[in-house]
Amino acid sequence: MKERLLQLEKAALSEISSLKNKEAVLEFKNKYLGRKGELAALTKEFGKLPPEERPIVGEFINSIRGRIEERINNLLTAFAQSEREQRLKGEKIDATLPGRYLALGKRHPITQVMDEVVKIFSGMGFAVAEGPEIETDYYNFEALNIPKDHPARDMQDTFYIGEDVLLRTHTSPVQIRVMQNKKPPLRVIAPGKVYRRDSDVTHTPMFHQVEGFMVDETITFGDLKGVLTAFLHSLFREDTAIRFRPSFFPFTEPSAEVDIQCVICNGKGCRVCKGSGWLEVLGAGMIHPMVFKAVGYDSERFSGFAFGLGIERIAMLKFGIDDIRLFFENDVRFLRQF
Ligand code: FA5
Repeated sequence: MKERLLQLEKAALSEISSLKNKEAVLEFKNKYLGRKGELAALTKEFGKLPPEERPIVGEFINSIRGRIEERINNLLTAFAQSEREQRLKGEKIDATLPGRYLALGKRHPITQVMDEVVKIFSGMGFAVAEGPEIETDYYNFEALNIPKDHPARDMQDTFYIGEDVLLRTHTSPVQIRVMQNKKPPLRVIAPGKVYRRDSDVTHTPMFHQVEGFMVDETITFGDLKGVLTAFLHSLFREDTAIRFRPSFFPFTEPSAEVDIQCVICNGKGCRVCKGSGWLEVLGAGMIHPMVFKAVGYDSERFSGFAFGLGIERIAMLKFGIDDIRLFFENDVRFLRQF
């Protein structure tokens, strides 16, 4: 029996060194050490042995089982370790790889220019006011000295919502709303959206204006020129060419339009300035006595100037953009540049 046990151990130990994986080891374990395995089969004959041999053979069987088990456990540990190493290799982190780009939003170029304009005027002591985009005919036209049959209504093609309700065509109605509620001295700007039935390379149906006005007892056209020149030189360059051109607005007298030299063609003439070398950026003038009358101010005592500037025009000049519609196409390739 001892002979057969030694043979079994020899066979088992030589077979074990050829095992390639965990599954093969478990199968091997079953084959030799399992309940119906080879060692168990030999153990069954244990009963046939003379009683005095039984403890010796029993101890021998246990020692064989112990040695085989030890080899099995060593092998299982080795397989588990190499499997773990293999897995870790696959999970390796390359700390030198570039990080994942997180796209950050930016302020729209129109908002950027709007904020800058507001900042410059705030620096000159102007307060900020707002008014509704849906206006009444009274605030948008009547109170600004533009009666119903006035030809000046044709200057601004209006989107009407009802007979007397419309989308404001300019920010000037905010002048009326502020003056109705406050007494001079006033120094106010009113930024916001305005709407007109207009569309080409320098016009869009929705655009932004900043209205500004100053009312006190001794305001002159010189103040208007001084404030607007200081503003434009601060927004563009100190040496930007500016010109004041006589113009007409029903709510100012005298009136002017202010042009700045076209920075796209440096005054040579291009598509944007329609060959003139100049681009109109704002309308202005001394507030008309009829407007003061509408808000109950004494026009003998008070005088004031007002202006309205187009933000998109200014943004086009600042960034050298030759088509206003690009601002509203929401093409991120365009917007990312600012
Ligand atoms: C006005 O809207 C007057 N309310 C301005 C004003 C205020 C004059 C106070 C006197 C006193 P005008 O229609 O010219 O004026 O427009 C003012 C500016 O808005 C223009 O100089 C131009 O820069 C811009 N603008 C006008 N129409 C459009 C448009 N469709 N798209 C983009 N910008 C425009």
